[in-house]
Amino acid sequence: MNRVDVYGADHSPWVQAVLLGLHDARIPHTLTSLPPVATFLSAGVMMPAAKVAGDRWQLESAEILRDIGFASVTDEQMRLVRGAWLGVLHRADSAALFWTSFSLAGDRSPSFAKQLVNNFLRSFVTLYFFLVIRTVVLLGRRNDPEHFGDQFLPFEEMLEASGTRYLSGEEPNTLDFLLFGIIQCHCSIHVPPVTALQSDARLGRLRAWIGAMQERFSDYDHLYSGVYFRPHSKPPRWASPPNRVVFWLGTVFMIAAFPLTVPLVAFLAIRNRRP
Ligand SMILES: N[C@@H](CCC(=O)N[C@@H](CS)C(=O)NCC(=O)O)C(=O)O
Repeated sequence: MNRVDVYGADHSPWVQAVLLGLHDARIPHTLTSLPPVATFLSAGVMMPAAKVAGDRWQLESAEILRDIGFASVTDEQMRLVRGAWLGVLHRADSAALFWTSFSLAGDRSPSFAKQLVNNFLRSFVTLYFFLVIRTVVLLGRRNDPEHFGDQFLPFEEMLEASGTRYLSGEEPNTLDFLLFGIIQCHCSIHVPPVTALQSDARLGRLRAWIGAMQERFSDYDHLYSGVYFRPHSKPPRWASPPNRVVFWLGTVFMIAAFPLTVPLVAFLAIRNRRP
């Protein structure tokens, strides 16, 4: 298969799912932290976007995975995966941790000059997600469950029924990539579901599955869960110091330019939420 171009940040579960699929299938790909103009105009900073074949950018992770050769998922499976994302709104509880984590997850363009430019500009994407999450929380829309472990129980049952190492059978497939993507997101900035996954006595099979996925993806450079689950591994490589400096300069710029940047964030966020 030809090279696949991907836009997104590896904190996003849906970007992670696409990157996991590409890595597993050994498909060459690029990853950029700025949205392509075409998708920015229609969908703002929505990620992932991927160009699999031809010139069309696609925005749905499950469809991108299908187009690169993996199985389709049912609506019910997708609903369960989305249901396992509860707790994501705790990511921005600490502004310092949120921004520092994003400063480390730098642009991966091959050219250093491009990295610098992208790291400056991607501070807008960070501002977008920070403001959207904080607004949703301020509006009282964060409905934490009593036990964060509950959202993973359907997958524990699937593993029990399948009797194999993976949710999809003998080999991982779209469902594994999507759920593992959710877990990478939870681990990229520690949120309460990580503690539930580590300690809930009902989730033994799921912990074994995380171990199996981590073994399979031991050479994958976007693995955040290895810090919290066995077999342990280091977090993904950090952006270099000059890249972090330009990211923080970009952040100062985006905040200083708030009469422009905040209305733009509001416009893009509202437009993406219109029915
Ligand atoms: N349908 C998309 C959902 C992707 C998605 O929700 N991405 C989030 C980041 S994790 C996003 O970019 N949100 C921007 C927005 O809501 O405006 C998929 O599964 O690929």
